[in-house]
Amino acid sequence: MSDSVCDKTNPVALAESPNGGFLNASELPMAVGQIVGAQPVFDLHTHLFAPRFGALNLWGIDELLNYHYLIAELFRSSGAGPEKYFSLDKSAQADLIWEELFVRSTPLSEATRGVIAVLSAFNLDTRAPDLREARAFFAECDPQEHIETVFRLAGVSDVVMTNDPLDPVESQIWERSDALDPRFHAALRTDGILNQWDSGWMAIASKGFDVDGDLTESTVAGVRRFFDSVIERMRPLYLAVSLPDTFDFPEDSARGRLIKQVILPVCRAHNLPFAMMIGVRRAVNPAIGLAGDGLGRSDMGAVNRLCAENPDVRFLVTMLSRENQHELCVSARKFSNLLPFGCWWFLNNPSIIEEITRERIELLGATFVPQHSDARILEQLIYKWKHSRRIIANALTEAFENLIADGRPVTRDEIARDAERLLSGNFKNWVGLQN
Ligand code: RAT
Ligand code: ZN
Repeated sequence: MSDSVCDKTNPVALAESPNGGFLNASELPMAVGQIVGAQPVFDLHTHLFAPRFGALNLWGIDELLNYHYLIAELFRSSGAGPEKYFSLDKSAQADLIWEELFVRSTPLSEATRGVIAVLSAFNLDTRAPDLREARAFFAECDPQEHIETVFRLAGVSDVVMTNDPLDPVESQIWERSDALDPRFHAALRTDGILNQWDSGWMAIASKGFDVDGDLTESTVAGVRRFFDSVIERMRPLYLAVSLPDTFDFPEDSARGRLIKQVILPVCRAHNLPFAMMIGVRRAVNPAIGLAGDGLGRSDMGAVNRLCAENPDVRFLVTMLSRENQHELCVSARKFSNLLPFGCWWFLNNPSIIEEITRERIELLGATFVPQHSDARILEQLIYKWKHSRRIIANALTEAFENLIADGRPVTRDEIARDAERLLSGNFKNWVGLQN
């Protein structure tokens, strides 16, 4: 790969071989940095798509700049409103964002700094007056080689996609028999059914399943058959849903009944975990589309009841509100069928990742998944993991320093064992990919 046009970078530095000896406190920062830096990541929640999904597989400078995190920032920094931005074509939109957030302003925010880190990873001019050089570079990339380069630069071994079984474009692709790149795993996202039952049941019915809007016994059986058929085709690692801050369980609503009568039985029957991403308040400002979602604090009681009543189901949980993070750790101490994961969306910022990761280590040791990228555009893997890895390494260094100070020496092997669990192994165990 080193002669690829995309690959203008140096190889990632690898850790020294483990020596099994005890480390001094002064050796820790470098050792932990090397070990965490070399540990391949299994990224458990992204919106990336394997190349087989064609136009859904997003990469390159225009996509990077039209990320909805940046769109929200555009409207704060310039006079350009949603009407102007949404009336432009994709490259004009990217030009506008570059001009406003990178040329006329200093890219200080996490989302803007992320683009800088990506340009820098490819030795592109981070102070360029326009996008000509970056566009020419990405136009020369061979898409398949580019994936290899990005995975290598990000230190990512596997990613989990977000797969909507009601999406007509995706559905057609799942029907094909050609092999999926094995590094891209499926996750069966159920938002369109659980959160939008009024349209969801019609979409299921249009696929030939005998269901209607009333959740009668026969509709419940039909929806389960629909899930069985999707699972057989997609082979997801887990079922997932994003939930509002008002989420409650049990609940006398279509969603509450579907979770109880369809999702939990399907998880049991197929031995699949259920991932709940809780706390999003959708369309707080509908005029700015995906950029217009907000958040709210949620009631952990719903998660506690689900875990207590369903000890045979494994739950992956991430909460969007900073105020819910401590409660999530406490719940995970009570329920071994609960795996907290990631610093989701508005929490994926260095100061907050640091706080949450330290809190989780103190309350849970190494029994959680510190981060997922939520990448929507391939190259975002590079900056999101670069930033998170550094913070995870710092938090781990501090934890090992404290341990040494309290009288327990540590070895490289022990550090490597925890790094592996946090960045890959805990999730793989949860979904049955390793013992
Ligand atoms: O982080 C994001 O990009 C959000 O728009 C959402 O996609 C969120 O992560 C989700 O999965 O609902
Ligand atoms: Zn997401």
